[in-house]
Amino acid sequence: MKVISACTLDCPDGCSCIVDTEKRKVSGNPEHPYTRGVVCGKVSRFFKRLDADERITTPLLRKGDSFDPIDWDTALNLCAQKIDALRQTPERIGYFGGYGYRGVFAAIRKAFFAALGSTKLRGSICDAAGCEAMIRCCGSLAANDTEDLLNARRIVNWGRNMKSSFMHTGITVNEARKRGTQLLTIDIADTEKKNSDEHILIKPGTDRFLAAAVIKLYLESGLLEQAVISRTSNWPVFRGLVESWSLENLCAACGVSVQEAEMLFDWYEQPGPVATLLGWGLQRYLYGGQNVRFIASLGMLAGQMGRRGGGVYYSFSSGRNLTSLQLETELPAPKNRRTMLAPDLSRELREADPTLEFIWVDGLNPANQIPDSTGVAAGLKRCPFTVVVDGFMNDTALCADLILPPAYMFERDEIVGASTHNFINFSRKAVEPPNQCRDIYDVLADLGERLEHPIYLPSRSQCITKSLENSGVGPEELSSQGFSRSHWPMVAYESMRFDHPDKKFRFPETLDRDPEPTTDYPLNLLTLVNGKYMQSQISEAEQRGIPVVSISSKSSALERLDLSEEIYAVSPAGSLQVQVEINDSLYPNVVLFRRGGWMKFGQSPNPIIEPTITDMGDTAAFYSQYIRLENRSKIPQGE
Ligand SMILES: Nc1nc2c(c(=O)[nH]1)N[C@H]1C(S)=C(S)[C@@H](COP(=O)(O)OP(=O)(O)OC[C@H]3O[C@@H](n4cnc5c(=O)[nH]c(N)nc54)[C@H](O)[C@@H]3O)O[C@H]1N2
Ligand SMILES: Nc1nc2c(c(=O)[nH]1)N[C@H]1C(S)=C(S)[C@@H](COP(=O)(O)OP(=O)(O)OC[C@H]3O[C@@H](n4cnc5c(=O)[nH]c(N)nc54)[C@H](O)[C@@H]3O)O[C@H]1N2
Ligand SMILES: [Mo]
Repeated sequence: MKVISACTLDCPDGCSCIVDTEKRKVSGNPEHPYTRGVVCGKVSRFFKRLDADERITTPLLRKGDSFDPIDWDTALNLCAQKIDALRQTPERIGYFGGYGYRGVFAAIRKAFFAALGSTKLRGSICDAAGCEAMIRCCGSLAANDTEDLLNARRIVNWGRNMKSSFMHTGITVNEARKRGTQLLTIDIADTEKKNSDEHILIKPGTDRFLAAAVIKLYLESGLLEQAVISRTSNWPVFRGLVESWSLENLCAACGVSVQEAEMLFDWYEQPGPVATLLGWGLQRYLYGGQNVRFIASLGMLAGQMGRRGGGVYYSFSSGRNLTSLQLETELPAPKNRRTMLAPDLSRELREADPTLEFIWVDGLNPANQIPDSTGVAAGLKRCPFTVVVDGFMNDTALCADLILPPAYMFERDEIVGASTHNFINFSRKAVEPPNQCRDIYDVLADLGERLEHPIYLPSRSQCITKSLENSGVGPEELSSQGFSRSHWPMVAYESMRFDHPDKKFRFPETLDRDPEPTTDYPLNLLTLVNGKYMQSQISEAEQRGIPVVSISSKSSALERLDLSEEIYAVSPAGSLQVQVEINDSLYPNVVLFRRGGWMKFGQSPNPIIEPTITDMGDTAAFYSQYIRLENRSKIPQGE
């Protein structure tokens, strides 16, 4: 049987899928205007994950260093008992939910723990620095519909990875190029040079200086339009800020030549609409928010915002079409819930007062994906009762007292939005979950009713109706077609009317330099996405051996490194054995490490990544980590 379903993974593309239940294969839905019959490898291979031998399919309770299978009744009674005991002190309950799965029913976890008044996470380990930057500029998070790229004369791509993470932007861009649109890529590697009309190699984390350099060229050219300036609210101050820098210093700060900056100016200045694409990589730096704000400001000053074929594309919230739910409980939900800073969870857990007595981790692998992951793991283990809802014995599950096995995507119904297109997709259940794996809706409905003061979930159909109420999408159409377009306009901020109270665009207030790297840690560790896997959702068998990092043959690290000896990546936080391969496409100071591997296999970079927070959005500045590579025959004690 073939079932129309959809991907619920945390990915900007939000694909509509065809699930072949006999062959247990997934393909892209050709009827979906954005998916266009194509899905990425991580989704087409998803049944390998669903059918994996190592999948946990029954609740497991810790017994010393191992786990015993138990039934759901026992498992949920235990949880209810622990929650009941903490109901008057809900700040001692921790809810660490993530975006391992998204959608209307996935959001019930959040509503459930809000009704309890538990401690929750704040900030982000993903894209919030960039979101906050766009909101500060525009008053909201919006962009043109990706289809509008077909109307662009030129596209400037600031580090958006169109091979693995924004694959369908890539499909639309390729189609536009066939019709004559030109593409310029700005990246920290020149891998995409062959697929672009022009390419600029940039020093990691410094795009704001290149954007400022082009703005400086606009100022010098006298070509700025008064009609555009009048749509902005703090131009004189911003102008002064850009004027206080010389063009040469701005270019030097991003490792780009003045000629390249002039070429980029020409790309923005020539007639015809220019679309600006942003990746999410360039906001994972200490000044990630500023990077995004300066690029948006350039798009604005070039007169490209609110324009067909133009626009600045960062993202929009995948939930913007879906109203969030609130759950009922007999006890009033406490206000002012305690929060813990997600990217610094290790410290938060260490310093928590009062300490957490019960933690529920769901759709998140914090002991793997958060900086200082070793410290996060220790914190989860310290808690008297940690529940992990996951189907694999990953670094977080290893810290659990109780593991609850969920039904994964294609095994349960879900409704999802996306952050690059305006369709809402219906992720229909296509196959039965194995053994005792259970839908999270059923788990929470069941748990809620077991509490002394119960929490009641709305019925499934109430959840659907409520969540779609402002989308312009009806449940019937969604169910029969598998997707439906919501009512957002093709062009965001039409006529340059923004969502601040004065309807004007706001420029950034400061332009900061990054701290200089020290001689002890001269190399920039970039833990980019792995094209083959979704974050840490990697099979165990594929995580053997020593992880591979890449550096350019121009890297200063090579002068002191013997590649035939053992090599360690060393940061102030610790060290990790790696293998080094040469990749001459990279900016010379970069060490490239594909993220997602597990600590238990020595494959995760996060034990050596320090919790550094971005300038906006309280996001993990993963890419501002500096390290060195060194030969060692063995790790000295104490590291
Ligand atoms: N296959 C696969 N797809 C995924 C994921 C996955 O794990 N695997 N994860 C999903 C999730 S949760 C997210 S948030 C997204 C992440 O998707 P992305 O944000 O696209 O991923 P990154 O690898 O962080 O960064 C994208 C690109 O930015 C470039 N880059 C890095 N630093 C800079 C810089 O300073 N300037 C410029 N101009 N470019 C820079 C890098 O070359 C990199 O290829 O992908 C989603 N899709
Ligand atoms: N070093 C470094 N680390 C990073 C980043 C980086 O750039 N560098 N980037 C980060 C980014 S962009 C992100 S978004 C985070 C992602 O961090 P996480 O959200 O932890 O990412 P995942 O590994 O995708 O998945 C979390 C868990 O969700 C589970 N899961 C999947 N589907 C379901 C489901 O249907 N139900 C339940 N209950 N669980 C499910 C999976 O089994 C998996 O264990 O990591 C961040 N970590
Ligand atoms: Mo992410």
